[in-house]
Amino acid sequence: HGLDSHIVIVGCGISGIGAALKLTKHGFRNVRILEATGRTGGRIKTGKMGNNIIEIGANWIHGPSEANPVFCLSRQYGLLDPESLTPENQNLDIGGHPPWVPSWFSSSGRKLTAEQMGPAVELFGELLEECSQFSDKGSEPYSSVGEFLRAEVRQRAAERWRGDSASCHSIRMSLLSTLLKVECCVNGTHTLDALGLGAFGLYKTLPGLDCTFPRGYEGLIDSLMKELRPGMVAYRRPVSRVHWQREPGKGETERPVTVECEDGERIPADHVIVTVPLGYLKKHHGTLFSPPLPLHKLHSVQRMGFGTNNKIFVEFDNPWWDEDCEVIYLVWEDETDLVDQVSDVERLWIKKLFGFTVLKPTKRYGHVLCGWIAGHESEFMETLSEQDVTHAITNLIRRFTGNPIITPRRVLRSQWFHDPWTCGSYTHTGTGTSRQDIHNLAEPLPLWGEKPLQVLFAGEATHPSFFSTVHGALLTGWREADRLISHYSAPGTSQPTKS
Ligand code: 6YU
Repeated sequence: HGLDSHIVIVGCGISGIGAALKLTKHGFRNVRILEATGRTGGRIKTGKMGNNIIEIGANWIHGPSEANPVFCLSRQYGLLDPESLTPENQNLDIGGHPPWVPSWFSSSGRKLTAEQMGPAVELFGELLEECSQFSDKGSEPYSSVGEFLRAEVRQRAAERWRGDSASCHSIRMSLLSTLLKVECCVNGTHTLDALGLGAFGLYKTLPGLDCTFPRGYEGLIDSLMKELRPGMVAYRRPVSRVHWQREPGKGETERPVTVECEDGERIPADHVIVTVPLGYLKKHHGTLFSPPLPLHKLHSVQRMGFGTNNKIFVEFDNPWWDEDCEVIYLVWEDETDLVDQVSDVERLWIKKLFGFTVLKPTKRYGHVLCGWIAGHESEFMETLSEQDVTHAITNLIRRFTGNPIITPRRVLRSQWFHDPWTCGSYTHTGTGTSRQDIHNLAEPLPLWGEKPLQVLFAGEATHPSFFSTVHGALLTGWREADRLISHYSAPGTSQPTKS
């Protein structure tokens, strides 16, 4: 009977958990999750810095409204602030860019004004929106978002700001370099030159003002895990190889798949749902699958992008920013040339950090900023000691505030690129990618034949419009569970063999 089929899920992030829950609720009796690390949640990871709750991985619910399953579940579990639940919040359509109250500091220690910066912010917002219009039409004027933005900024800035002083023009251009770096973080790419323009509009936003979890994102994972049968997850059990298309008689059982673990254990299965991050897949596809992935799938794995975005948390005894400030932008006055990468990573990596978001202060908590840094500069930062990072951040803040004695109480950073089970942060569209590539990533193996759906693929990278997000990941776990459910409910489908 279909409900007796053996299903192995590789990875216990939100997509793996989502798939397991849906399958077991439907009545599948033999579902197991194999997780490489000792914890659940994957890229949802809540930590502590002193008394402060910090998110090492996912930060917000992007677009918290009725169509967002992460929002609906979190509401159901009582994990959100009343403010996030209001209809006003749910109805706000911010197009992926929350209207945070900004402050701008320059590399000569000046605070910049909204009058100076406003026109640059406005121009950038307008152009970003235009980037989405080419989606998949094959008519984009440039291959990358970076090329498009640079060309259009130069042209429109020259036209619009003709009457303004040269110094005003150049400080706005410097801010635009900072905004390019912001987008590198948002998209998890080294440079916007690697971000495909044609496919950029595939990413869809939902209405709702992005919100956080007052007690941490991992609360959502904990709530979901409580609904799973205890013992379903095997921890510290990295999967090293998925043998599929096994022929009866050759293997240990008649099941078409054998999942081989690093410790040598071999687990027979009818279906395997692979939820490993795209970064891991890019690095290990050659050894992870036997026979190897079909070429069209492999090419899509290679074409899609997977980059690094890290956070550097910095705690202070006293805030040096305005009380209502929500985001701090650092503007390098020498960067008037629309640059989003540094010329010498080892010496200048810190220039890639675009600035900080401000964590909501509470009575119990200190004053904490979250710095954001993407790309190769971010990957290099991971290799430095905590002391070196603290030193670089302290000097940076002293320079931009013009205060030579300001000293952070504590500094803590994430290291997603060197996490062996993630190999970066999240997925973005590469140059030359299209909707077909994500479709290929999600396609099960084999699709047809006597024993179809041996290897299925879930995880954020496989969602056609919500890649790079938690809700995208969850939906793909549900999608693959549904695929198996409908496979066994459709009349005339072949039943898996019993061992
Ligand atoms: C979101 C947010 N957010 C910040 C940072 C990061 C991410 N995301 P998992 O990796 O969770 O699980 C796989 C498991 O597999 C894992 O446990 C592994 O250990 C295991 N594994 C691997 N190999 C194995 C093996 N061989 N054997 C066994 N097990 C193995 N998303 O919604 N809001 O604020 C952020 C952010 C620093 C790193 C994020 C955010 C992304 C999510 O965290 C991520 O998608 C999901 O958690 C992935 O779940 P999963 O199950 O797929 O994998 C306009 C426009 C532009 C387009 N993009 C803009 C969107 C903005 C994206 N936002 C991100 C921003 C932040 C700040």
